[in-house]
Amino acid sequence: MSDSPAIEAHLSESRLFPPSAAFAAAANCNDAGIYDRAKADPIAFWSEWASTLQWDKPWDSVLEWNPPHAKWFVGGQLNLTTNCLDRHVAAGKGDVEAIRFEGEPGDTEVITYAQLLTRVQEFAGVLRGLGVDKGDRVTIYLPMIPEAAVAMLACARIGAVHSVVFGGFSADSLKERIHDSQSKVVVTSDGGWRRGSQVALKAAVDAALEDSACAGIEAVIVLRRTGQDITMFDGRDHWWHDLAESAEPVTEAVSLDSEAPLFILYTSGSTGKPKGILHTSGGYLTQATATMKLTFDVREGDVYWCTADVGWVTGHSYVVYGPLSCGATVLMYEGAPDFPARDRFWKIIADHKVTIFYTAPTAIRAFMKWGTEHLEQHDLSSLRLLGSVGEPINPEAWMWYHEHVGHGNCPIVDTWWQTETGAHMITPLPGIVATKPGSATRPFPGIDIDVVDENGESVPNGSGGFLVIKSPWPSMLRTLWGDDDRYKNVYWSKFGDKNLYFAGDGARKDEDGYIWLLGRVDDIMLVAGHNISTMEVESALVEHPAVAESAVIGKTHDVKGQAIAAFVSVKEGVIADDALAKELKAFVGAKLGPICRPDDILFTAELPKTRSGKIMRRLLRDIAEGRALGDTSTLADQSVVSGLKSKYEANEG
Ligand code: 6R9
Repeated sequence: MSDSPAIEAHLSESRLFPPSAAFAAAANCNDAGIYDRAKADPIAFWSEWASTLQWDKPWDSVLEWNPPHAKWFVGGQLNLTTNCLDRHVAAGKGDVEAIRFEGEPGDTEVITYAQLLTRVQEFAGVLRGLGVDKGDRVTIYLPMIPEAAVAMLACARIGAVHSVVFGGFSADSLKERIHDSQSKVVVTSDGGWRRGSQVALKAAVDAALEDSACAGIEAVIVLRRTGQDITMFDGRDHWWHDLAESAEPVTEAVSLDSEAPLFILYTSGSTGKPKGILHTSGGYLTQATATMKLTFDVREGDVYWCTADVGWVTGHSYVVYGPLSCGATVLMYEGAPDFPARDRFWKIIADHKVTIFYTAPTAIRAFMKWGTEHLEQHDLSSLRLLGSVGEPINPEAWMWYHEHVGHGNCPIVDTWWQTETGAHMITPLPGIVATKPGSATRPFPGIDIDVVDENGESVPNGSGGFLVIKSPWPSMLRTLWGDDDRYKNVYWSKFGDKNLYFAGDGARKDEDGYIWLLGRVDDIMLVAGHNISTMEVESALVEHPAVAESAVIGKTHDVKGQAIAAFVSVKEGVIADDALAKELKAFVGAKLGPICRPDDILFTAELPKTRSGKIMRRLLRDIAEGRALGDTSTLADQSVVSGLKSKYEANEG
């Protein structure tokens, strides 16, 4: 889009939700001066946060910045598990609940900080017993169960680097990630529970390890979860419980350099092989801790529930490291939101008296589609703060979340960040910032973000462009595992020598300077010379009472360059016919202007999404343009796309 005009703004928003006086008064931070202070001296701001952690050796300098490579808290030494576990136990908080687990079949478990520490010490001993040492890579392929956190922390305790692979990924994806990370050990389970059936994890590991690309794997540790039949290979495979019996617990955590690698997490590029995002220790924990305290306002007595799987970065920073560093009580749920019924999440909130709830727009839109009767049966009054992450949240979904889940009195923190950024980057602070439905509001204190044009120049308020990060931040990725050139090319080359981190997202600043995320720049449409964001057209569509969810794409058009095509799923009970399609086109045209009126509307029960719930517009473009489908390996459900393809072709013909 280098020669194209700036991204236009069509959707306007005047609703403003300041924090209630009661919320602000009790909040961890209600001093708006934090923004100016952090801006004036980010180094002081971040070192104050780093000082809240326990260091074995203090750092010599806060930041070394050799663009695009940063080192934070240089010379310092610490261990993340000392910070997440030992220090709380030493402070007399060993009996505080660290993890409250609910399995999909309904089994529950409560693990205190003291118990979690014991388990981590033991499993760290198991890893050591198999020859895993500082710097070695361990692939973790587990369901969303406490042992996933135990395995991650056990790696961190001995300085091994974990690479968690989401349990929903196939044997092939697992193989690729094991190979790229050159892992020595795989930690898995026989299986996990999903919608009442057993997902076979061990079988996928066996299939992956058949390939010579995985020849570096010396051992597989298998946790018994479902009890399903599996094959154990002599010499290679070990039961977790057998090894644990004879393990020598690692009571002393290893002191690690602040810049010691902590984890690799693969994120799929839209093309090419997945990128191994590398995060290190001191800076990562500093920002995970600061954001946990300030964005989520977490404190003693909270029951905090982040619905993300540990296979995603949200699960790393906001299920494991952030909350445990703050000594919070984390709820973990293994299964699906609609199993055994569509009220499962609300039942969990009521049963466990959850106070902070963090989920994704894709889930919120599903709840909207299912209707409010599922929530109304449950007491959600324990909730005091709601969060959103993963995609832009449509204003309509924001309002629904606010009214039906938050009952009008929970601030919503819409948190923009990426696997690459490690922690929140744009989000309101709930005791300070007045929110607007659909806007992630402003950068976190100490974070230097802007929206720029194609030359890297800041755009004025009221305009759109590319989202960039202008200064290094503590939890930034350090490189791509084994491919520093790709790191430089993907993130740092777009604006030449300006040293701007290119996030890949479009954004605009409104008249008040609030930031609105507009989706991936690859998805932004160019219609008759106008740059139109897919997100705005989708948000207009979901404002119509018949629409549950939509995905909008630009399809090649002889005259206009691109024409807008919308894939729409309707709410339960709505009849999706030609009359509705016509009405929706007119509705969007009236709301956003005729230029944004979709040419085509195709109704569909489901939209193609990645396994973490992001809409895959690229595949919809392939369908609309009659091309062979590109890489579909990250799709959650392959049948959705093939179904859509035939439906689209039938419609066209
Ligand atoms: C944390 C996570 C990163 C991409 C990011 C953007 C989208 C995430 C968002 C959001 C608008 C938000 N994204 N949060 N867009 N508003 N609050 O999701 O990491 O899986 O790496 O995805 O997700 O497009 O660039 P990751």
